[in-house]
Amino acid sequence: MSSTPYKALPKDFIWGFATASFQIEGSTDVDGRGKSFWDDFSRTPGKTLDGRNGDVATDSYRLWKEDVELLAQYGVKTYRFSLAWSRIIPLGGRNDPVNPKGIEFYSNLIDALLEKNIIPFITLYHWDLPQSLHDRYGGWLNKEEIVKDYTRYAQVCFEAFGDRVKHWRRLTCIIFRLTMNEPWCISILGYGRGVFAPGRSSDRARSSEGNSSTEPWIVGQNVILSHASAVKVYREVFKPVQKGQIGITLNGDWQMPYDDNPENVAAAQHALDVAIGWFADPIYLGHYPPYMREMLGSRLPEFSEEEIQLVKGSSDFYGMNTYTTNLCRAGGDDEFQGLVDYTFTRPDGTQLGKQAHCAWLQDYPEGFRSLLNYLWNRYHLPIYVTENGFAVKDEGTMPLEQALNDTDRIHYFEGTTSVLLQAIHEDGIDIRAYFPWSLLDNFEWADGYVTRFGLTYVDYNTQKRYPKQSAHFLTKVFYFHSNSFTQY
Ligand code: PNW
Repeated sequence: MSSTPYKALPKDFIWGFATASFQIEGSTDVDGRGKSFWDDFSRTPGKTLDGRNGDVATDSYRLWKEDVELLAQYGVKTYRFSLAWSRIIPLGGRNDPVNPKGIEFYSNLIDALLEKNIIPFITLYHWDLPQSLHDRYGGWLNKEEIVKDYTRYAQVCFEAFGDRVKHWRRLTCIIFRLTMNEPWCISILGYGRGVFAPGRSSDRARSSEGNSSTEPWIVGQNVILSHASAVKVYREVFKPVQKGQIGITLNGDWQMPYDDNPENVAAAQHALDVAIGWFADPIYLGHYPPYMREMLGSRLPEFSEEEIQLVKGSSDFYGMNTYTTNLCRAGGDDEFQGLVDYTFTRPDGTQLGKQAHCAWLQDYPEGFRSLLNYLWNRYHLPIYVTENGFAVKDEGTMPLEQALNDTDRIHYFEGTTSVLLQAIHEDGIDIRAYFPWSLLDNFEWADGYVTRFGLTYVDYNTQKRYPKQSAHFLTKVFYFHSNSFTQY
């Protein structure tokens, strides 16, 4: 149990676990689903660490009722999941037909959650673009087409799922919506480093197509515009009746100067500008960070006056996905990190925190608190922590008993939940939600299934789910701190 003394969480605070469609659903070719660009990408030899793909994942398209039971057993107030665009509109485009089976699947899921008093917290796009949009016109690279197609997709979802609250008067809940998950990852990992679908990159050993010096910045802008256009439609057409909240969620880790050398202090801000400010500054402040323009010159697209009007203020809250902290040193030639070198090794040779299974993650809760303060002071909006989690080193090769006793993950969440309470009660930050990643071990993108982020262990031979100790830990923490008078 956390050492933080008991203090109730704010009345409307919600917590729950998060997942994403392609990472859990499987059943990629049933009930009329069209291909997403992760289907073939993940099937291509060399694209995932273990050579495995998303065809089955955690089989949640078939086992979703079990997942809902599990959520209820954990006592969550909310569940963050994403919709697969290509289940809803198999070919993706604005003139393409809607698939009733796709609507039905998510509709049933939403109803089942509401039945258990669990608030659906929906992400419209968590990286699984319909393959056909990529093939037809280059997907995210094509502003004229993608903004319109994404907006129509969003509109179909608002129509199909947004009114549910009306039928559930018993609950005073609102179905929250996120337009996009982590535009930095969409742009940089998909079109810069080429490690995520569609795998475009200047590195010809990796990809025969792509330009890492221009495409990520174009894609980033098109993602921002698509998000903002969908929000405009929501606010004008749906919000007056549905009353929902809508916003975007950004990834971003705390960037801490390596030492007090002024160059390294400046480098940490540059790293924040590229990791977070690239998206957050236009959306919340109405312009790109000056450092982005300085670094990229004309390679960073301009917004027209009309576009920036659309973009500025287009998120009702700050959606925050965060995992770790980097120590920043000026230098290096990696534009995707703002020409900053990252390390976890302090000047005295010690490590910042416990190493996770993936190279980019160490456990450092103090950084989480600094980042919450930075975002609150810079953007002044309520914060929804929509992802936060840890993959225990070598968990995938441990015997089950050992994997379930996930002390490193518990340690991570002891730190982050204590910080969450301190940030709310001592720093006065308006934090409204917390979603540990993830409900289940699942398809961890380019890592395949070797890296496990789940609070629930999945045996991929049987698809049996086993709660890990960390799930019990989190359930207890939130039960202990929750305001018992809260009604949902
Ligand atoms: C997020 N990085 O991705 C995603 O939203 C999830 O789908 C994913 O499973 C989870 O974090 C764990 O990885 C990230 O390299 C992928 O810094 C890579 C990075 C950060 C977030």
